[in-house]
Amino acid sequence: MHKNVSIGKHTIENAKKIAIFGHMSPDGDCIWAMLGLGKLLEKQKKNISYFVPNKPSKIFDFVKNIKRLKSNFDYKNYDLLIFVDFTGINRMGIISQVNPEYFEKKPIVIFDHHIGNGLEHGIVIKDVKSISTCEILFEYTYKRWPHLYDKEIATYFYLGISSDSGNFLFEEDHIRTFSNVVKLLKLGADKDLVVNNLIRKRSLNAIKFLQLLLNRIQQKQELLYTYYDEDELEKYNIDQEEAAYGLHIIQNIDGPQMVLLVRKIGNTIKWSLRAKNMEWESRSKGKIDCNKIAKALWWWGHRLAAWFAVPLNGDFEQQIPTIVHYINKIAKTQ
Ligand SMILES: [Mn+2]
Repeated sequence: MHKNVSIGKHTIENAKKIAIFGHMSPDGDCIWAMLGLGKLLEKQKKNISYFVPNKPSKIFDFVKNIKRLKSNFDYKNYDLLIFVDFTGINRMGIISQVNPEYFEKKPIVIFDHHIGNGLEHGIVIKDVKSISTCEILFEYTYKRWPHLYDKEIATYFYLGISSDSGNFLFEEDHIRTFSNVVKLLKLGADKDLVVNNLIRKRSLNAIKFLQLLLNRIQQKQELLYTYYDEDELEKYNIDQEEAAYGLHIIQNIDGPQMVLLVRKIGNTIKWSLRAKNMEWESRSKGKIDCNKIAKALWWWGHRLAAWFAVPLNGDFEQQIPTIVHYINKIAKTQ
């Protein structure tokens, strides 16, 4: 944990009117970190507003209070801004671009588990070894405010940990994660809510879209990849979060050490990279570090998962093999 933890506590406890922010295309960890922390603060009679740069995926419609997340920031006079699951101001999209000076002047606390630093003047409570922001928040808040915990808050943090760990598939520090999860279950976390709404539920359209992604799979050396154009989502009436199901499926394919989902979004090509947590056998003894690959291509991530973006340059489908080649090259030199 960061050395500023106690300052963070002081700053949070003194603030009365707080805005909590999530990142672009908020995922489960981000959404539940916002709502869990928010409810803990509301129970301390604080006035909390919730902001995300763009609307959460409809797969989160089942979440209690999801409607409280607004995508138009009001620039009101908040005592404190809290960013969760947050690395760079660029992940805030339009919210930070409209009035950057506003953010420079406000006290800021950041809870995060990504590699890299965000804002210059923020108090950063970061642990890159943690599987999820919800885990960091649970550890941070349960020590301080155990009496404020209820079933709803425990469920939010359970949801975030479950979601960022691929329902306990990806995490590395199993003992830490499972001991947190046991505590959350004892506090009333609703495991069935996760299973029924996130794990065992897909729309028929999402499955048909998966079929499209599977038809496009290619393998180049250690990398298995597939792709889509944002415009194709409309035909299937699904959003990017639903389309990401394809990445979870291809991750299970035996053989290649990395999987990649490539998306054309406007004039940008976005890449989601995952590495399997195995030795990079035949070629080197080291493990693949997705974050290093992503950094070489400009973005951020974790060791086993990373995201990056490059400008679209000519034909989308023709540009993919060039980047794929580049990733294989960087991975080999690690
Ligand atoms: Mn996260």
